[in-house]
Formats: sequence, C-alpha cells, structure tokens
Amino acid sequence: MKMFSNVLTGLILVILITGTAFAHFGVIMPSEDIVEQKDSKKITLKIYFMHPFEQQWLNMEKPKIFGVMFNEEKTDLLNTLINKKVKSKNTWETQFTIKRPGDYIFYLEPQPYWEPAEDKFIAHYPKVVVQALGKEEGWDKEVGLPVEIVPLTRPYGIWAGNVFQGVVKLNGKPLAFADVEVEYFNEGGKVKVPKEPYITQIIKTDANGVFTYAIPRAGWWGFAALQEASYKIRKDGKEYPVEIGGIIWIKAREMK
Ligand SMILES: [Cu+2]
Repeated sequence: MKMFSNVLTGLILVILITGTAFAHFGVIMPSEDIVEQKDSKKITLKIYFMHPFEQQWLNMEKPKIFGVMFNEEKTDLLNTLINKKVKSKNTWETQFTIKRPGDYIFYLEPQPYWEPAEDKFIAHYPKVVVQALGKEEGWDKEVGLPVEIVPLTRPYGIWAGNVFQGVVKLNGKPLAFADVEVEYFNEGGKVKVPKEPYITQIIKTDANGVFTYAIPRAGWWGFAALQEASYKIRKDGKEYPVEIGGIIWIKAREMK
C-alpha cells in the first residue's frame, strides 16, 4: 500500500508540475520572417503544438483552418499541409511561395486539444507575420480570430532588447487584465533556467488590453493571450471548459 501511495503521490506531482510549469503554445514558424530580393521566395512553415521552452512536442491534429491573409484577403492553405513527425509527435508543415511585396499573416484554427492534466480543452490560434520584398503593409491588420494579439510594435525587424507591444482582442474588443504568457523557442535546449518561473514569463494586459515585454535574447518568441471560452466541449458525457489562446510569434535578432 505504501508503495502504491508513493507511486500515486509521484503521479499527482508529475501532473501538477506538467500542468502548471510548462505552458502550451500553438506555433507557426516560418523558415524566414523577412524575405528580400536576394532571398529564396519559397519559405517553409512549421506548425506545432508544444512547450517551446522545454522543446517538448505534443500531438497535433490537422488544423480546422490554416490560411494566409495578404492585402486583407484570406487564402485557404489547409490542403497544402503535410504531416511531419517531430520526436515521434504529429506536426504539420507546408511550403509557400511569395509572389508579391507586402506583409503575409499566416494563421490557423486548431482542433481543440484535450489536456487530461488540467481537465480542459485547449484551442490556440497562432499567427505569424512574414514581410516580403520591402512593402511594409498589413502587419497591424486583424485576422479576426476569436482571441487575437494585434501587434502595436511592427512584428519583424526587431532587435534583442526591444520592447514588444500588442493589444489583446477578444471577439474584436480589447481585453483588459488578461494573462499573456511569453516563451522563448529554446532551440537545442541551449538556455538553462535558474528556477522554474523563468520558463514561462507572465504579463498582464492593462485596462486597454495592451501588454509590453522587453525581449532579452535573439531568437523566436511566442506570446499567448489566454482566456476561458464562453462555450464548453462535451467529452464522455461531461462538459469541460475550453482555454482559447491568441498567439503571435516574432523573431528578434542580435545587434552585432
Ligand atoms: Cu503544456
């Protein structure tokens, strides 16, 4: 019995730790965030559901919607997605060829993810902006996701050390005092944390729905504005809450 209860305590601890310490993030990561004349016009976009700092991938089902917004026009790209395994987990990938100058906003709507450790579903709506061929127009436009981070800082051409500001919108309206989780895409696990709270940075929006974060290091950074959905999802005869998240990914480069 003692051993059983030890195992049980261990299990509960694991559940508590994984449930609180590691934040989930929907990810859309382009091979290049700024495409110039000299660059290849063909980019690869990787789509993950994961813990970016921990570099732990989760199984991601094929999204419900995947598209790109350009010149305020949306194009469906769902059928271009191909399945890729990363560390034996389901992820998605596509290639996209830039044809015209401007800002391209890639976005998706996922299948809700069941998180047994938290007794809830998670639906993250990530987006990323790719700037092409010098015409810097479109990055501040809203895609119209249920929860969305609309950047107030141009989301490309960012130095490490810059602040990044955005406004969180829920159904198109600024969301005051909402939680925004920030994580570094810790490629190769290079960054080690001194203590657990460094993994996920937590900030809140102000009364106008605006948040600010100073980026300490070059690389990809994810911002996730989280909110409980107004609906529930039924599973095995029970209704469960749904965490919806508006995510944006930005890349910072080091000033050398
Ligand atoms: Cu998680």
